[in-house]
Order: sequence, then structure tokens, then C-alpha cells
Amino acid sequence: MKKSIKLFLLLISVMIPLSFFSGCGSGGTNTASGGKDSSDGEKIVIKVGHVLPDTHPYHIGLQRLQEILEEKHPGAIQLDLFPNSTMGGERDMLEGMQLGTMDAAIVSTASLSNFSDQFRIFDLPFLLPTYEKAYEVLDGEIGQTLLSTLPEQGFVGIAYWENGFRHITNDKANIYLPTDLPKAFKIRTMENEIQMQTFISLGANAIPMAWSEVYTALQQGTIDGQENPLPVICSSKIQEVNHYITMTGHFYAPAPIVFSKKTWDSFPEDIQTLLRESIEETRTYQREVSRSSEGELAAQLESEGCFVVRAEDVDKDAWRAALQPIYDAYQDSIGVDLVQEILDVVNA
Ligand code: EAX
Repeated sequence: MKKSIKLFLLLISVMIPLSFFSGCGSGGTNTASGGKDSSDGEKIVIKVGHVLPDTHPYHIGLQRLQEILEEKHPGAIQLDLFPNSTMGGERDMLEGMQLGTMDAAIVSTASLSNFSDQFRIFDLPFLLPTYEKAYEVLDGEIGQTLLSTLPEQGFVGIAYWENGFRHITNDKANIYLPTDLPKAFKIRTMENEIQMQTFISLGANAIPMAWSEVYTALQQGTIDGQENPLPVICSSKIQEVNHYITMTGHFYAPAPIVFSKKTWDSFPEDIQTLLRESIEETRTYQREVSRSSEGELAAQLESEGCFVVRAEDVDKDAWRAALQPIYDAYQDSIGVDLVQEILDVVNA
């Protein structure tokens, strides 16, 4: 091959990567996934994804986190936020983090339990009855021990933010009791075995689906209903396609902030400490934003013509009794000791 062509190809193979990095990290910034550090005083840019709209408490929490990072260490870290599944669904983002092509994301533990078995504990229905008990378990030894299982899967979990108590919506019938589920009821669930079996055990047709596909599937009647906390329902305008809401609170969904271990390990210790402290500090604020909105969102849904069965009008004992078979089926594989440990906290 002529010398000049060889020289040309060599130049090309050097220029392309250089131009890529210069594009992403322009103006003295480092992309976290570029594996550089801040000891040279350059800003670290971290891409953080999630599947919900930028009006959801996930996103509001991340914006507050950016402020706190800036207050604590001006110019050190810039969070590039990617809402609305722009970086893919929760499974995609978790796989991207294992590969090192994705820096960080907020995900429900229901997605994480496909990568780390022990997180399936939070998929047991009606396990955590109140916010207080949920925080006690998550922020205490049990929750932290579960996070410590993540590095061997290629993740670093920092703290549990909140998705919240999940409720059922549908467009077929008003639901009070498990026996009110319409015949052949097609309900979307997260891509999670125990959550699917929970609804299958009640006679429904559970259809796992990434969040980004749900609105259209409801609109087209591919599914009849779905289940999520009110901030997800309202920020994603589910009330436009589902008008019956039953506040069952059947799952409390924690939402940990998870980093790619590759990205996390590329940070110098001071940056890791800054991130950990700031994420833990923002946790209280994010939970408050998520939790405090529940009351007014229920009223908003009613004002928009939805029929809302409030939590106090739901016979939780009837749902718990109907779902006991899920405990019987899964507590051994999850770990009877872990289930008992949590029930001890809950019943204390
Ligand atoms: O974590 O997919 C869902 O229903 C979740 O609520 C969403 O992924 C947020």
C-alpha cells in the first residue's frame, strides 16, 4: 500500500478519538466516563439518566443536588441530566453502567433486583407500610448492607431517594378490593418477576414494559392499567388515558442513585466524598418533594375528572391476605432471615 495512504490512515486513526474527547470535554471539562480526575482542577462532568419527566421529584432532586455540589465545591462537578428515558430504560442504563458507557442513574430497586437478587426484598407487596418504616430500613444497616452488594455487579449505590408508594390506575373499572380487578385485566408492570407474579396471582394479565412505552400502550388499549406513585402518574399525564386510581400503596419503591463502578473508581477520593455527602444531604429534600405532593396530586386528579379511591378507603388487610402466597413463594429464595429482619423493624 502506497506510503502516503498509510500515513493518511495513521493520521485518521489518531485524529478521530482526539476530536471526540475535545467535543465532549470542551472548555476544560472532563467526562467522568473519560476516566480523568479533578486533581488538575478541571470540572468533572457526570451524565445522570432517569426515565421520568423533568417535572418529577427525581429530576427536582438532581437539580437540588447540583446546587449543593456547587455550594460545597464551586466548579468541581457538573451534572448533565438526561430525563425521559433519553439514555434508555432503567435496564438499558444499568447495563450501560456495567459496560462503563453510562455514568449514573436514578432507578427503582425493581430494576436493580434483576442485577442483584437481594433487592427483590423490596418487591414483596405491602412489606413497608409507612414512609417512616421505609426510611428506617433503607437508611439503616439493612439498606446499607444491600447497597454493599452492588460493586460486585459493577455498580456503586450511594443512597436511596424515593419513587414512593405505588397505586393502581386503569380505565375499565373502579377497584376497591383485589376481587374487583376486571376479568382479563391487562396491567403493565415493571420488568420484574415478583411484581408480575403479584398481579398474576390476583388473576390479572401482567405485561412487563419499559416506562417510555406505557402512555402509548394505554392510549391504544394494548394494556388497561398500570401501577405507580402519584408523582409518576401526574408528571407522565397518565390521567389522560386512565381515569380510575386506587391508592393501594402495594409496593413502596425506593430509588437509589447508582453509579457505574468504572466511573466511580475514576474519581479521586475528595470527589467521591463530595458526591456521597451531597447525595445523602439531598435525600431528605427529594423525599420531602416526593411525599408532600401526594395529597395535592390526589386532589388534582379528582379535579381533572378522575375517580380516586383514597388510601384510607382501601382495605389493605384484604390485599395483604390475597397476596400472602407471594411471600410463601419467594421468601425462601430472597432469604427468610432478611424478610424477618425487616418485619422486626416494621413491627417494632
Ligand atoms: O423508577 O417504570 C416504572 O414504573 C418506575 O416507576 C420508573 O421506572 C421510575
